[in-house]
Amino acid sequence: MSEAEILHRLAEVVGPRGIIDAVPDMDGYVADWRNLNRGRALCVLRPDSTQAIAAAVKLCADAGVAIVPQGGNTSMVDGATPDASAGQVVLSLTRLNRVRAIDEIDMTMTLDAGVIVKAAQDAAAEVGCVFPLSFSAEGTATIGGALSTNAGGNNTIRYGNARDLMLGLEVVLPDGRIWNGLRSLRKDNTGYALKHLFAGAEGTLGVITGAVMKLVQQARSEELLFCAVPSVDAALRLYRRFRSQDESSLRAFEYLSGLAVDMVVQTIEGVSLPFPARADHYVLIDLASTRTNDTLRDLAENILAEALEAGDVSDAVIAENLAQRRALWRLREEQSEAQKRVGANVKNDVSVPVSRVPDLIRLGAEVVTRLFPGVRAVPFGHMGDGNIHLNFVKPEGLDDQAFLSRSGELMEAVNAVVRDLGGSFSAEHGIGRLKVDTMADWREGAELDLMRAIKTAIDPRGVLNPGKIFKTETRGRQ
Ligand code: 2HG
Ligand code: ZN
Repeated sequence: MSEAEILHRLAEVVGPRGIIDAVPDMDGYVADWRNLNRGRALCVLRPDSTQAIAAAVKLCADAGVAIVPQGGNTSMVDGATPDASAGQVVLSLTRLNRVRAIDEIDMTMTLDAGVIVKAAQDAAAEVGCVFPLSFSAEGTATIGGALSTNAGGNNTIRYGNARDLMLGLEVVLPDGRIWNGLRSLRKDNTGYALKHLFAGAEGTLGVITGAVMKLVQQARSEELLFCAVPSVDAALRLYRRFRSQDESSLRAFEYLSGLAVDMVVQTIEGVSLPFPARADHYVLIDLASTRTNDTLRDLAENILAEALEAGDVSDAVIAENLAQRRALWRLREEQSEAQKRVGANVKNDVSVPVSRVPDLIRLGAEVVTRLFPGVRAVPFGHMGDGNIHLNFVKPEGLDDQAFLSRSGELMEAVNAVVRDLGGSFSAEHGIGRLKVDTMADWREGAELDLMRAIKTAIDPRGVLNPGKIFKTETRGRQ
């Protein structure tokens, strides 16, 4: 089939509004948020039904055209953009965006994969429930993308990663068949848990088109604390105080380095520090309870008083209203945007056992600063999960490219520390194209063999998202 014929037949399948083939109009789909890659696509498909996606996938598979599934295109590891061949098709899920059903008794929500995470939260709130998946890109990222990367975020400490909130899935397989696994059961031990293969597979095994997700009860009381702490060790001690006194009320425990907070305050309009003096380390602690007449405020104040007395907290505020809550959360949620504005940066989305977080931050910063004097370490992240974004912003005044050309070396140095501490080189962002070499290095042997066997069994023609997760040849038409 000629290219023109493929395009013509794809247009028939998805309708005129469902295809973009003019190069300038593809711009927002072929480059990733971090500008790690600017690919070229044969076309971008934007179907609005599972059936249309299935037909398009079958057509592409039969014609030997590779497909790159894409949600909100917020990947931090270049997981959802095409290669440079202009032969791959980007399959955007963003028009498949209906909330199919909400069940307040079962506490479930059935969603199209293209529903934006924030829209899912809002829909749950309308019926008095909570969809608890929450992360900085939630205003753009989609449910399908979140599941495909098994996204974590701020509330993982309490509700788990995306896969822990997933009950059922609908998936278009690489041969164009639809697997309807949209079951909303809490117990369903019927052989292999296929849904867990597709969650975290980064679109290499199937295209997630729908999902049944868990909802939780709305909190009756909430408290948000922002604390300056003298060290990362003190932050960890504070975490242990909260956990030991009322583990069930912890909804988020986030760490922020002083420099990371400075960058948000300097570059994001309307954000300011709630204390007169800056500190080198901060934590943001979100507490929530569904109990009536809970005394969360007393709990928070008592723990703070003890921690202040012990020298583990130097300053603290507790949000008094919704506006203050939002303002404090912005210090955390604007991190990626602020670091991007300050300049080229190298990201390390890594995890270690929670007890090793202070070592990770100290040793990681030490090795990288030694390799690249002047580099600015801006660690922050999900301390309660042992997942730190150990990021580095280029030295002031240095050219972006000069810094980025050494990013592989800096990431390797951090990964060596992570390995020594018993951690993982990819905590919540996935592998994408960025970390395929590291994947091959860390997951060699039986583990990678098994993964490849699964890939070959489900996608023998290598149609879906080639070049991601595994070190395969990236290509357009086969
Ligand atoms: C977050 O926690 C995201 O805000 C992004 O995972 C992390 O920009 C980053 O490095
Ligand atoms: Zn994160």
